[in-house]
This record gives sequence, structure tokens and C-alpha cells, in this order.
Amino acid sequence: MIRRVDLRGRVAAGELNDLPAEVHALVPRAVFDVEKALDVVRPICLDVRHRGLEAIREYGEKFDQVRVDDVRVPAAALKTALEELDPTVRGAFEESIRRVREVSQDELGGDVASEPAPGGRVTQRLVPVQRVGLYVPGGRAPLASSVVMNVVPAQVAGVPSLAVASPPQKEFGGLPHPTVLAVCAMLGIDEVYAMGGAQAIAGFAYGFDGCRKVNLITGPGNIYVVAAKRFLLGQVGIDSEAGPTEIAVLADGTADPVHVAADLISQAEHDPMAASVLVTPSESLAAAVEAELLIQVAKTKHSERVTEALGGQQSAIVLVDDLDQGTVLVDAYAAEHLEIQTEDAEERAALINNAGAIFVGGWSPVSLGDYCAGSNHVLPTAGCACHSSGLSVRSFLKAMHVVNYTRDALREVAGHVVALANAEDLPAHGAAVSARFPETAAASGDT
Ligand code: HSO
Ligand code: ZN
Repeated sequence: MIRRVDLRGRVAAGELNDLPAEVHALVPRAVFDVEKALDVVRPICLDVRHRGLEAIREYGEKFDQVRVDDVRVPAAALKTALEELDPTVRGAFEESIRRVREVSQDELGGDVASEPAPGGRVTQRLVPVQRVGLYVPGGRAPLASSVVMNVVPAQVAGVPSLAVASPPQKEFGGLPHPTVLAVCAMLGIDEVYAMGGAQAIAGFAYGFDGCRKVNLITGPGNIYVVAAKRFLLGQVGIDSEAGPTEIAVLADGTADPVHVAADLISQAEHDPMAASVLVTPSESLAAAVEAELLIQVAKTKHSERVTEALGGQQSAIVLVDDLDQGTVLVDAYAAEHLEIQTEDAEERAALINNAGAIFVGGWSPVSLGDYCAGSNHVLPTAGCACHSSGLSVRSFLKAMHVVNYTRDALREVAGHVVALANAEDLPAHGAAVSARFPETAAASGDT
């Protein structure tokens, strides 16, 4: 079901720092060949650039098997979707939205004003990106919760113009999934497009008849969506690349094997390429989780997909000498989601530098974070957590320095500017300052 990697006795304590190099060989990630997908998406993106809406329609027909003449979802369809949303689901979305909004507001921060010299002011102003395109995948299950995770932080950041794209679904007459539409309506988003895949990303990046180009595209997607974002980077801003989902669990003998197994299965449910990794020094926990997996996988709805994910090379139970070695290992692995289910979970979480998000203790499972913790579920995968952050209100804000010096403050530092300009053989830079002080010959630096 899930393979074991036994690391016990293989790494001396003093060699812990070399462990990261081994980790990727021990637990190789699923092959997610974005480079290869680039060959497929490049012509699609260029075609959308040249032929716009008609190209989007044609690719929709080809890949989503449905011809959509009106790519812009009519307001009436959004209204109907909300009216028809199950009240229990609506209540759950409302709570999810409330929590993500509260966390986003707390994280908002504000402008930072400094005065590094008297009369010399530098203010860092936070400015929202002016127009954002949010992508919501269709795929196996419509991830309507991703609408919340993208839209709410963008709204809290103050983004004035937001558009959503989601693939047209044949069974819904060429509209995106009704739950996606209902959540858009709940959040007051009225600009929604029935378009998916690389053609949707290119449509947002270049704009097309009826849709203004956006400045930033966020949201997860399949390998073609990821490749299109990579291809269009520069033309448009993007969030970090999202590959197949990952969960790593660092656990000791105090963890409940029933819960650990359930959590490993929960993320395996997304994708046959999903990675579920348990790292533990406890032989008895490893054995109990293996037994539990057999019981729970047999009963779970998507058991075929889960079995494939757990059986893949990207998933494993890794036995380590002790929790310190396990901590180094999970930190090097830089999982999208890291659960820490140990007696000292909080202290251990503080030692982690690399993870998309950390879930501390036995009562903070990843699926809580997927929907209702208030945290964001759009997180860096494939080890990108060592350099990138998950989506948050900050993803939608740009920091802009505003420089405002008085005459005296400029005169005070003029000599330094001139000296540095001359040192770089850029005397015109210095002259732009000294020209303002003709009376101070010394400040010109070229006497
Ligand atoms: N675990 C996924 C997000 C998600 N789960 C959406 C359920 N719905 C990636 O973080
Ligand atoms: Zn999930």
C-alpha cells in the first residue's frame, strides 16, 4: 500500500546537515514535467494572443468538449446558482469566508514611514494590484473553496478589479460548476468567465474582446495551467506554481494512528500524483498507521485514486532515528502541508523553516486548513516552500517607496551622492544633485 523507507542507523548525528541532499533521493517527488507541457501550451497562448475570444472558444470546445458562445457568465446564472446552493453548504462557506477575511485583515499591515536623516522621508506604501484574474480549476472535483482562498485576500487587499475564470462544464450547459458560481455570487464577483486551461490564462494575460488584460493571475490548476503561467510570466504576474498536493506528517508514539492515516488519505484523495509522507521514529506508530491505511482506504470513496497516490514513489513512511532527524528531514522536504503530531508539537513547529503551512498538534488537520481554519490553502508545492509563500493578502499588495526629501536634507547628503556617482563613472547622476546647489562648489565633486 505505502512503501517504507528505513533511515534508522544510516545517518550519524553529526551528519544531519548532509541529510537534505539525501531527502530528494529517498522521497522523490512525482514527475510533474512542466517543461514538456510548455511545448503544448506555447502555441495555445500565442494563438489566444492573436485570435482572442475565438481561439478561447475553440480550445474550450476541444479540451472541455463544449462550445461556449458567451464566455462571460451572465449575471442571471450567478444569481440562480446562489439561490440553488444548499443552505448547509452556504452556511459553511459563510463561515469559511468570515475566517479567511478576519485573518487577511489582521495580516494587512500598513504603510511604514522612516526618516533616515532629518527632513529625509521614505515611506513604504502598500498598494493593491489593480486588476487580478483568479483561476478556479474544474477537474475531478470543483474546488469552490479555492474561490474563497483567492478572492477574499484580494478583496481585503483592496484590489479594485477582480475576474474569475473556471472551465465550462458540459453537464451544466457550458457554465462553470454551479457551486463555483454560487461562491462568486456570495463574494460579489460579477465578472466570471467560462474558460479553462492554458487558454484561460492567456486570455487573462493578453486580454480579449470583452475582457481587459489583468496584472496578476493567481490560483491553482493542472500542469497546463502551471505551464501557461510560467510561459506568460513577465507579461503578467503570477503566484507560486502549484503542482500535485503534498502532506508530510512528523509524528511520535503519542500520535493517534487513526487520525494520521485519515490525514494521509485526505490529501491523497486529490490526485493519483499526490504525495503522503509520514516521518516517525516510532516503529509501533508506523505499523499501526499501515494497518489503519488498509482499513480506511478500502472504505474511502475515491479508493482507487488514493491507492495510486499512496502506492506511488512520492509517498512513504520514513522511519528515522529520532525526532530531531525527522525534523531536519521534513524541513528539507519543504512540504506544501506539514503536520506535526508530537508531544512537543509547538516547540518543534518553531524549528521549521520550510513548509507551505504548518499544522500543529492533533487537532489541526490539513483538511481544516483546506476549508475553515482561516489560513489559505493555495500553497507552494514541489519544494518551492523553501523560497515562496502561500497566498495571502500580501500576494495582492505591492510595496512602493515614496521618497520625499527637503532642500536641507538633500544638501546634507549631496557630497555622498556625488562621490558614489563618480565611483561608478556616472557623473551625470552626481550632477543632477549638485545642479541644485550651484553655490556649494565642493558638492559638485568635479572642482
Ligand atoms: N488541499 C488542497 C486544497 C483543497 N482541498 C481544496 C480541498 N479543496 C491544496 O492545498
Ligand atoms: Zn485538500
